[in-house]
Amino acid sequence: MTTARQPVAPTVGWGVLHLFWRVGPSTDAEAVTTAVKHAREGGDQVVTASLLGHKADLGVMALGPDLRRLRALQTELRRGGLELAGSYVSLTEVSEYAEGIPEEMRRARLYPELPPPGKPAFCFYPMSKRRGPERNWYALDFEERKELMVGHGAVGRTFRGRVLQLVTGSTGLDDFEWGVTLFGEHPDDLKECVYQMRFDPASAHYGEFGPFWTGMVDDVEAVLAAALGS
Ligand code: 76R
Repeated sequence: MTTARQPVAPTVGWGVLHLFWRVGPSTDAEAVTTAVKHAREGGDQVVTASLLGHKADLGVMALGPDLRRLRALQTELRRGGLELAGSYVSLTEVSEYAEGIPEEMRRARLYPELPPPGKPAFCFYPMSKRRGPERNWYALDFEERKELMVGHGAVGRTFRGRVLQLVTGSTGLDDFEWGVTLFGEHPDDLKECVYQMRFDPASAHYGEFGPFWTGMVDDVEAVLAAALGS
């Protein structure tokens, strides 16, 4: 095709791409830094984090309207010698149980400004609502689901200011139904929030979780230095 390709964009909100990478022998810190810079120059938000443990060395969370641009960032990072260890594709959304929230909150769900200041502790995990023979979220009527999610929101609000959550939808796009990205000042803020949620009926009866990725938000240079030991 010789014509420029049209952007592929959600009608509301942004695309969200979580990429978890390992550094390797051919990792070029300058090229990786430039890739992040290019994405930001194009108008996308890019959050970088050092990750702990064997799953990956660093995480890149990118948000923007055009999925093609997110893909271009993935390609440029790979060309910088990073090796992909995991990923998640989702879209920002306002939950159907939060339709009446104030405009300011709505914008923060659809067009968040990340990363939040003073909250370097980071974790990401995907989750779904159970569709089992005993407990099937999708067989509940809307009122029952809404009541459960209002209860969930009430638990969540006890962490307001302490934990910033971004729940992004991925039904039909990736292996789970949502991506949950949490930012806190301290890692135990995240642990406490997720722990308390486990007792909430919406999570206790219906939550199913994928792998967790944990680390510290920092600028891309520091994240690379931490991973490369330079
Ligand atoms: O958007 C809003 O703040 C309105 C209330 C609210 C909704 C509708 C809310 C608040 N959440 C909502 C929806 Mn949530 N949330 C999670 C997890 O680990 C677990 O057990 C679950 C992972 C956490 C930690 C969390 C935290 N939430 C959702 C949905 C979509 C459901 C749907 O649409 O069907 C999921 C999957 C989900 C999962 N939630 C909050 C929090 C916190 C901390 C809040 C309060 C936010 C605030 O008031 O600032």
